[in-house]
Amino acid sequence: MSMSGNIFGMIVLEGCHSDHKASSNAMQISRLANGEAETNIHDPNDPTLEQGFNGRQGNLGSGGIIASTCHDYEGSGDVSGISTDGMTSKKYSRQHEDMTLQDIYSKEGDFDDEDDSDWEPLEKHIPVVKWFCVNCTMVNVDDAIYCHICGEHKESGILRHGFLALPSQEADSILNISSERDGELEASCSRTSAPHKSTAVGFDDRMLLHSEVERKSLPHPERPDRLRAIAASLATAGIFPGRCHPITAREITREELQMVHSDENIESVELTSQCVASYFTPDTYANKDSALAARLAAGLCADLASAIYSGRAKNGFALVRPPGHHAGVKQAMGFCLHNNAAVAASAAQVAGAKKVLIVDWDVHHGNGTQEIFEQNKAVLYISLHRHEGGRFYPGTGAANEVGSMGGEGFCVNVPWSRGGVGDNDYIFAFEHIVLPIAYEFAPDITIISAGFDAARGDPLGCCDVTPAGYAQMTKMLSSLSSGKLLVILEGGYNLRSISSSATAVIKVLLGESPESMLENVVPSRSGLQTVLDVLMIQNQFWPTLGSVFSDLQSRWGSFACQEIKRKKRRRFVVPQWWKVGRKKFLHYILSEQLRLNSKGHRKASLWF
Ligand code: Q9C
Ligand code: ZN
Repeated sequence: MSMSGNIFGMIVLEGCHSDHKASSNAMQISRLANGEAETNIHDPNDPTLEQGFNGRQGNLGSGGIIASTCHDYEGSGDVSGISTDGMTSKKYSRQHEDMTLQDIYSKEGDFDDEDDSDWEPLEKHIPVVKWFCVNCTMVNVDDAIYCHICGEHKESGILRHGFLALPSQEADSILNISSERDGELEASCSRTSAPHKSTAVGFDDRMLLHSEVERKSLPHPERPDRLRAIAASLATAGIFPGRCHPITAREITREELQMVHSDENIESVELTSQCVASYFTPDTYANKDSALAARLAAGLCADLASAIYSGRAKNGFALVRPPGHHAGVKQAMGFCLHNNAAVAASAAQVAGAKKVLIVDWDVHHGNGTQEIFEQNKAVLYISLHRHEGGRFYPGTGAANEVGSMGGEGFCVNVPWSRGGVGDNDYIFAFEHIVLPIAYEFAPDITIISAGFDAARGDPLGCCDVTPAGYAQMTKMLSSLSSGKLLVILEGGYNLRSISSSATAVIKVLLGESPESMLENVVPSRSGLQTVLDVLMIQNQFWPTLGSVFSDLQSRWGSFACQEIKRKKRRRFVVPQWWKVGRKKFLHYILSEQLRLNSKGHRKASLWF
């Protein structure tokens, strides 16, 4: 059977081998699960949202080159591009190949290679070669050598060397020397470090098989290259393989999944293995291998958690995808199929852990993890995320969501009110909320839901956390639960940012000390405001916060007011003509932009 059409909020099944009954079942499950999520989705910085998912096409995976027309990007969704992988075909070039000379003369109107858009504005086929940036997925015109969004070279070496790759390909030869040394490093390390003492890393090639089948106008940000780039960084640095102990992947069992998910989640994910392509939400895809990848991701997390809790590994990093923290009891959403962190927490409990702490620093709120443990006092969930009063995806995670039915206080949300949040605000929140609560809770194991989409350069998160910031946060959590720390990859979509951040985090797991960022942590005014809001709410559950709050009041109490005053005072008196003139100037600039865009040029620059 085949059901298709990209209807938002509905699972789309194509080329399914399952019977009709099973498929419509999945549709219903998906619709039910998504009704809630669809109402509060609004992510102004998400390019995929602005584009509309119907409009994305022409992915070549790793920064390939595609010939297509400018008008493809208007979101019509019709496939008219040549891609080297043969996924899409194009009428335009077939015409050329199949036509005789006579055909060409008699149909001369259809045959024009030149850019004549100036005199024939309705002409749809203007060949412009474009490439997708391997680092950030954004589209660029052919004459650009560096990505206009992130600066990555067109022929980036990032998948071979991770963030250590220099911007251009020619520079790779320099790095070949260091990758040749990997073998030696690996040999020496596997001799010296016994597994039980070491940092364990969970990875499996089969998680790369999960990818979006339908080619859209932009590659999906949650793509296999994310793991390739991080793996390449770790390999180039001699960390993995090398200094870490690899964990063999196994598929999570149905029984283990049932500890955190209902049959609706489990069965709807299972069903996707019978389909070429399915969608849980417009942004949450599956192919025939996705269910396997999700079971391996969850299985790796479970095994890492139990190995770390029982002391067989010192700590660990789960290099996994698809991510998990948006997957709730029933539904897959937000690029997530099964909730890896929740499965890991449950595995740690099976291994004997009485108290589990989950710290979630992905830029998005982990609505799934919160839902799964909402009523659970044994699992403390602390999330820091962009919230903006519920306008940032997924919209949940306000400070007053504290847990329910006896689980009050075991859910702690730190909801940033704006984008651009950086190291100082995160570390400030760690000092005044995360650590005081975590130490009072005294977990037996700590799990980090480590999305790197709050990183500087991330196209979805648009925040400003640096690798040093992530290293510092890891360090701050590493003295909890006798160092039993499991880091699980969640989101993060700029390959350079995620690989440098993940590398910085693993170095801390290996015992390297990042230079302390703790001196002079000055929060932003809005960051301070958020921290005070959270303290006001959480201090009824965590008595230790009372003193933190009064301490903050006395040290920073006047800070917020001061800032407002300074902003209101006009610092330079400007003449009246400038006030009027600059508006005219701005108008001129903008209309020039619009004029260019209406001709189909520089379209991409408006995508962010
Ligand atoms: N249709 C993770 O980082 N974007 N997931 C909103 C609304 C969804 C992010 C699109 C972002 C999901 C694991
Ligand atoms: Zn995220």
